[in-house]
Amino acid sequence: MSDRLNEDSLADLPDGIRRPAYDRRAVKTGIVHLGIGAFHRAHQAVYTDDVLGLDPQWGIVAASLRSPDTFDALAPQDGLYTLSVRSREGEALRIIGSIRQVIVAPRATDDLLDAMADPRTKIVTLTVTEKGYCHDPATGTLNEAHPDIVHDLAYLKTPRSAPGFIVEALRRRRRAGVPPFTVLTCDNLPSNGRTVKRVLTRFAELVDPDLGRFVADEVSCPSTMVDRIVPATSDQDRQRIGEALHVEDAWPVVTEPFTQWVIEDRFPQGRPAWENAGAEFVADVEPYEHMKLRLLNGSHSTLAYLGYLAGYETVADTMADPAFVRLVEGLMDEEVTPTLHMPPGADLASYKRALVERFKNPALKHRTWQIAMDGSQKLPQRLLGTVRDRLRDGGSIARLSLGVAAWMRYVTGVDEKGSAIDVRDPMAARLRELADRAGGEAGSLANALFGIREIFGDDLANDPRFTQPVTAHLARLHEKGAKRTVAELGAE
Ligand code: CS2
Repeated sequence: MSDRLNEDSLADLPDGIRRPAYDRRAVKTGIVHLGIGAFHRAHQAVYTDDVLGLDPQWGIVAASLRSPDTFDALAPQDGLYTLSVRSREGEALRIIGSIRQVIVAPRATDDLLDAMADPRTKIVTLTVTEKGYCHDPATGTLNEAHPDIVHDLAYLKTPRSAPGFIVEALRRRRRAGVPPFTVLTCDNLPSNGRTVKRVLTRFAELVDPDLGRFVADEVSCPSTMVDRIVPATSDQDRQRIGEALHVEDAWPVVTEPFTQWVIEDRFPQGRPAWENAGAEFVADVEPYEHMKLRLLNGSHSTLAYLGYLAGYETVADTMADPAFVRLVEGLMDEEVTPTLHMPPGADLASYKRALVERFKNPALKHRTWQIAMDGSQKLPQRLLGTVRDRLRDGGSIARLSLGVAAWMRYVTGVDEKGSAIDVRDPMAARLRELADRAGGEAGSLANALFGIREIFGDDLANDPRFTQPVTAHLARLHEKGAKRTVAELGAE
């Protein structure tokens, strides 16, 4: 028996570990996925695994646009990996078989373009993170000066970016008379379908105006709301899961019991019956998307910056501090909920209660540092859209502005004890330079950062109802630290 998880060792796994309930050899590939990170493998790949028994045409070709790590882990495993669902109650292990092929794009660009251009491919799904769309986060339009976009427009046949791959594949299909695939973004962007459509249309237009019109008229980009908390896999996870399987799995994924997927039902080329796995198909995703981005991700980012500064390693550690629980509850109830317009029947109260429990899940080691990444790409849809709605309606932004101030404090790159923070962000160098130039004074630092138009737009940067509370919080964070600032906010 092999000492690695793969087709050969599958039959010999210990009892109690769920395996694919369909014949993997009969599975064809109908989906190409870009961005084979942990989130995809704990979310869309699981919904697909659930329904492959009903229709085997929907197996996944999954590509990484950059790093070969996932390929190196999964290729010797025939694409198989373990999904670990963890909660206070324990851990359930399941082997997922929906990924039939893994491609590393920089090594095998043509293989990926061939798979995308193949008439059997009906859907291209994406989880490339916010920055993978090469857009301007404040306006949601293509950033035409982005180095990858400049490259891809010059070298159409060897793209690097997700928009570059998609448009080139669509161009090939069109030339061959093959109808376009549906583009299904599963990233946490605002109006994600509309945003990806805008980015792709502009990119295509720059290649050729006719192609631009074709993308605008013929390519369906349904919006989706995706939700599942999936922390990065640790070496302890690998070891624990390997011991339970009695074979090595080089890259299992670890997640929570909760999962949700809301999708607009616009798939001209057909789609898997994901509703049989619990996905919800609706006419308009926007209300769900706002609910999730503003309640979950807005709270997550606020907890991440403040929790990190307060010295907490994980979200669960942060939520063990009652002042932080009060902060997120207040943020959600008083500042976010009034901006949401949910369809009848949506139960926001229980959604929020469940969120607090999900954040507290002690079995997930979700590092505050991980969520703090890429803040420049996340702030607009997580906090700033809510801020705009509140200012329009004359509501308070006491807690929303604290989240923004904590981000400003975090991106200075120095923590409360004077140690370096490893700030990961496409704008990290620029942020650092602005912070260094501004020095330690809260007002100068805040002003320097408000000047980043791609994040704050022109409106917020010039609105004292926003800039004043953020600056005041930033001064408090400098003076008292995050823990005391949060504690005193709750006590006011
Ligand atoms: C998190 C999200 O890392 C982050 O920024 O806020 O990945 C979050 O865990 C998911 O959106 C949950 O659905």
